[in-house]
Amino acid sequence: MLYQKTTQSMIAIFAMLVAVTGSVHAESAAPKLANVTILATGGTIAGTGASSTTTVGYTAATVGVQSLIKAVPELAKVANVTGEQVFQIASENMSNEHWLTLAKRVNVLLAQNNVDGIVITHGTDTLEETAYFLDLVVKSRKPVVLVGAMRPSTALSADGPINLYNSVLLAASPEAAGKGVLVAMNDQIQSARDVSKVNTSTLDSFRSSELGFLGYIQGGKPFFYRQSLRKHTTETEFDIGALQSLPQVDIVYGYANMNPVAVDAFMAAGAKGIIHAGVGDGSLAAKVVPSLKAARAKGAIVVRASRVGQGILARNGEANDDQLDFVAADTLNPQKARILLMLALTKTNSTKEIQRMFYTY
Ligand code: DAS
Repeated sequence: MLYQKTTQSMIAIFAMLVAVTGSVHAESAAPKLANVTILATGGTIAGTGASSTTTVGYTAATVGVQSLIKAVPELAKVANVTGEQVFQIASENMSNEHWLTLAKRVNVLLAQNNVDGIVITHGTDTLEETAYFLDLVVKSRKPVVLVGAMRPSTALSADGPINLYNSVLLAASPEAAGKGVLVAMNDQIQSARDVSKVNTSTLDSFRSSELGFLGYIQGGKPFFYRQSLRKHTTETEFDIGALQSLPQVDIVYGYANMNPVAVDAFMAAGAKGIIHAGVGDGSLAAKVVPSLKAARAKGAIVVRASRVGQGILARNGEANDDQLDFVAADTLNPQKARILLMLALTKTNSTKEIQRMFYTY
């Protein structure tokens, strides 16, 4: 009798322990999810086509952020997600004002303890430019990930949902902190500084050329293999907090028999900087040099970049930058050189200082 009672009490105690331990274990087993805010700006990822086979000729920027989130219920498994519709535009219409608004919102959110990371959904056409601008002005080490899609949300095998899932997962990952602004497309992780869109329509349009992307996202995890050695985010000298506008900087494209009137026209329109996207290693056609010299004489900063897309633009290589008082773009493509020059001009007009910045960021 006594033995029976003792056993029953032990079973009762054991059951209670399992219940408590079990529930404690269950609670401790569910890791706290990171808080990720999705800032939506438009683009193909928010686009719709007439049919499921429409992958070109669709309408970008039609689907709202809540619909984007609702379309990927798996997001809830990797982060506590909230969404904000900052703009709803095709990214070819992105402007300096959009960039300032977006960057200021990012900095406000990242300063909040209840925000661990940010994903920005964006059109692919200027995604690399917005990413680099943010790379230079975001003042936090928390992850900021830009994502787009090459197919509209209505298309067969649309890439938007998986790209969005991967981006939120990346923004929620501690490994993504402190690596600068990132771009997550096609299962790959790329740096804002070196990524570029290199194809008009294929899923693998975003590449980092010879400098290489940073890693992959696979099986619900990010895998990093490298990171940029250039300064970014909290390490930069740029602060857009008080800025209401950015200096006008324009790009002239180099080609055989190019017409220097483009330089003159941009200067007449008030440009404070000219990016010369030259042939080869940034060569200057003899007929364009007088216009560039005149621009410099009026106080504009002239940066020699290259249209070729990769490699170092060598200072004093194809032109005597010391003598012309021009700046060499290093490995930045023309559209990114424009962004760095705009921000540089908010700090200085010294070509020596600006050249230092092109070797720093
Ligand atoms: N027009 C393109 C843009 O918004 C669509 C896209 O590729 O996202 O950038």
